[in-house]
Amino acid sequence: MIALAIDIGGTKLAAALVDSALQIIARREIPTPASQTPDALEAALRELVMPLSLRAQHFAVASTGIIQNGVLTSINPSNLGGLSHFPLVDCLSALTGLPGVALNDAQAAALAEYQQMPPAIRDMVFITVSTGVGGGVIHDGQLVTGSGGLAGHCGHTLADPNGPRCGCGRTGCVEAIASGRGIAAAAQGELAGLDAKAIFAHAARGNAQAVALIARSARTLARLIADLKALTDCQRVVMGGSIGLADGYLPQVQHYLAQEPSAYQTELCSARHQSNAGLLGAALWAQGHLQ
Ligand code: ADP
Ligand code: BMX
Ligand code: ZN
Repeated sequence: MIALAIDIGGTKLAAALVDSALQIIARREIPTPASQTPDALEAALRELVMPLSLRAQHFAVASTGIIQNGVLTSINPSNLGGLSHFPLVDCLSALTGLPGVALNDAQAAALAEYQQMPPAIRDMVFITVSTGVGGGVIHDGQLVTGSGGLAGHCGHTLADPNGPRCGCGRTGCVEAIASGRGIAAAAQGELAGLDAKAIFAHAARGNAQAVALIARSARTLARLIADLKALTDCQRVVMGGSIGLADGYLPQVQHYLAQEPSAYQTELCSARHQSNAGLLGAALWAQGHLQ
């Protein structure tokens, strides 16, 4: 069986053909459309999947947003250009003529990363630091999606009551400070208007403001990880997303985590599947959840 795996993020859309041994046979990526209306997203998905779908028997989507009954509902619509609802499974069924399933991107990545971990690890959290900050929780060896699909959305826990307003409606969420969008929104002067990738490039060249913005994100992540340890007793935290995987970011998070009391420390590592974790997790989910 070949799965057409699709990863929908706030910045990029990826698709891959994945075989039943979870090997990627083909892969493509396009930017998430700038105008994120339902029509624009549908057109982009068509462009993304058409070259691959004829070789697949089903599709499997990992998507940003709360995913329930195949429908995407944004918790932070500003990550998707204001798009708050999108009928993911119906749209992709119509585009491809295939059956399929969908789940949240970070939940999917948690599933893929948990595979092949030592059996002694029963509790793990995956965190993506990307356009937003997302999370997926493995509790006692099982992915926790929650009755409404919200479980693991740790980007919307409180980091600073005096912090910036988050697109989800709260103030001072982890995501509003630590995510790619959060880093970019706080940039001023010569860095104003740049995206997080460009700010990382400035930091690598020693720009003091860029270094401080990234340190603020990493410190916020470390506090989130301490909170997650207190909540879940996770034995390992796995970090993904383009910022989570960026050069030098994880060691900074580790540095700030080491300043927390020892009870709140946990093993921290980078996603083994790098930017493919969501795609592979969706393919894995489909193996168990497709009727
Ligand atoms: P998505 O949110 O669509 O899953 P990514 O995981 O690529 O996508 O995250 C996008 C965010 O990561 C953007 O804010 C972008 O500026 C930033 N980014 C992309 N590449 C890099 C990089 N090499 N280093 C640091 N930040 C990056
Ligand atoms: C947001 C939320 C999460 C998602 C996370 C990371 C939306 C649209 N998304 O917190 O569901 O997991 O961003 O998403 O409300 P990404 O686009 O950064 O991968
Ligand atoms: Zn929020």
